[in-house]
Formats: sequence, structure tokens, C-alpha cells
Amino acid sequence: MDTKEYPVIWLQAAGCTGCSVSLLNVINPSIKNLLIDEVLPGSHINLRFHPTVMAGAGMPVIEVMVDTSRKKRGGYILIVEGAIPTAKGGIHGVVGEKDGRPMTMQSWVETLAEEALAVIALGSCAAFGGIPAAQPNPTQCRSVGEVLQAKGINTPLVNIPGCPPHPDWFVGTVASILLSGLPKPEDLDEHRRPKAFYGQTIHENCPRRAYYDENKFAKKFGDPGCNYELGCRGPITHADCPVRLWNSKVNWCVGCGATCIGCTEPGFFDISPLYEKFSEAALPEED
Ligand code: FSX
Ligand code: SF4
Ligand code: SF4
Repeated sequence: MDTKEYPVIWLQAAGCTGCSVSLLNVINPSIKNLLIDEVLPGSHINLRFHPTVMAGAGMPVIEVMVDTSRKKRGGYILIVEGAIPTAKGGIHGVVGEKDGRPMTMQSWVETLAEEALAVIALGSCAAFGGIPAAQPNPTQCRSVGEVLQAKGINTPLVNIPGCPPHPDWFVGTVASILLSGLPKPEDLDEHRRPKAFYGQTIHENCPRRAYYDENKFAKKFGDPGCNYELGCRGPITHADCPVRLWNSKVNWCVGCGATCIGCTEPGFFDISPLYEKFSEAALPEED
């Protein structure tokens, strides 16, 4: 059987690289399986550019990226990690140069997204602006979606937020694209997140939910009870962490005694201080 190859360009913009590190920790498939073997029988990912993982540096790797976008026009997947600084023409974020002039992250995203088969905005920074876009946002960081919309670029876009995102959310989305094509509108929620991973709230599946329903709230970390009064945003946060668990099913945020800080939601850092009870007004209405 012929193997179909999907070239991937992975751009890193304004972020902390945690999204890449999270993916590198993927257990099943391993990162070697993912990058070197076939991710699905007959489908192989060819990671052509990734600033953290690739061995090369400088102009030769920039040329590989440009070459990929030219030769595989309409056939490569663009993954963007990190928000896009747009203040002052985007000069706060630069990747390489062209004709001796610095190339901004914004211009790379605009150029590469236009000719891509699909764009994946990986992590809450790329999907929603994330921490780099927190108020007062002096670099005017924007999400990938906002940057594309401002330019009228209509390439299909999937958001995979999380700070960082769970590796399964990314691998599962890519596998699904390779298996059955781009997600249909009904597969994504109003924030373009795959419903398969973000279709329910943390609160719906939290093992401490019975405490919440009985109004038994922890007053300090370590107390038995629901962590809502300690700032837990499980009720307004969409992700499957309580059932998927993290680090190869070892634990997750509330499971280890912390709160859900709402890392998959737009603007999670600006809602209120992370470890204070958030405003009741932010709660969804009960059915
Ligand atoms: Fe953002 Fe990626 Fe948070 Fe970090 O670079 S989603 S800051 S975990 O890693 O973009
Ligand atoms: Fe909901 Fe958080 Fe309480 Fe769990 S700890 S029941 S997610 S408010
Ligand atoms: Fe993010 Fe909440 Fe999941 Fe923790 S439990 S990873 S804060 S969505």
C-alpha cells in the first residue's frame, strides 16, 4: 500500500513551548511512532519545520519551510503554537528573515496559512491569545483565528486549546483528519474546538461533584470537599481531563488537590485571580 505523506510546518510564536513539550510526552503513540512511523496505516506525517525539535538552524531551515509551502501548496498542515504579536507591524515576534529583513510571526502565519490544507491553532495562546494576550497586552497578541479573519483567509481552522493542551487532544484531532478528512462544522463547538475532547465541562465529570451538589466546599487546599470556593473553574471549562487524566493517566488538576484554572477557555487568565472564587455571573445558567 502506498503511504500518503502529510507535510507539517510547525510555527512557534509567542508562547512558552509548553505545548510542544506536552506533545513530546505523548505515550501512546510515542513521539517516535508519531513522527517517524505511520500515524495510521498508510498515513505518515512529515514534520518539515519545528523550532524546538529540528536539528538544523538558521537560513537553511527557513528555506525548507518556504520550499515546503511552495511545493506542497494546498497540501500541508500548518500548526501554530503561541499567540501572534501584532503591535507595531508585528515586530515584537520575529522568526528568521527574508531578503535581509526580519520576518514577523504575523507575516509567516498570514503567508503560510493561506496555502495550507488546514491550520491547527495548538494551545490556548494560538487558539485564543492566552497568557501573552493577558491585559494590558502591550504587544497586542492575537489568536490565529483573529489574524486570519483580519486578512480574510478562510483556510479551515481547528483550535486545540489548553495551557498546555493534552497530547491526546492533538494526536486524536490529527488522526481524525488523516482518517476521515477535515472536521465538519458539527464536529466543532462555537470556539472551533473538537467536541470529541471539549464537548463536556470539567464539572460534569468531576469526582468531587457530589460535594458541590451537597454544598460541601473546601475552605483550604487539602480539605475534603469541592474546590469551587478556592477558585475552581470546572463549571465553565470544557475539556475531558477528569476522564482522560494526564501524564499517562496518573492524575489531573483537581485529582491532585488543585483547582481547574480553566486553561481551555478564552481569556482564562483575565476572568479573576486564579485561586479566588470567580464571579457567579460567569456560571452557565442551570437547565
Ligand atoms: Fe501557550 Fe504553548 Fe500555555 Fe505555553 O507555546 S498555551 S503559554 S503552555 O506552551 O502557547
Ligand atoms: Fe466542579 Fe471544581 Fe467542584 Fe469539581 S472541584 S465539582 S470541577 S467546582
Ligand atoms: Fe486545564 Fe482545567 Fe484540564 Fe487542568 S483540569 S488541564 S486547568 S482544563
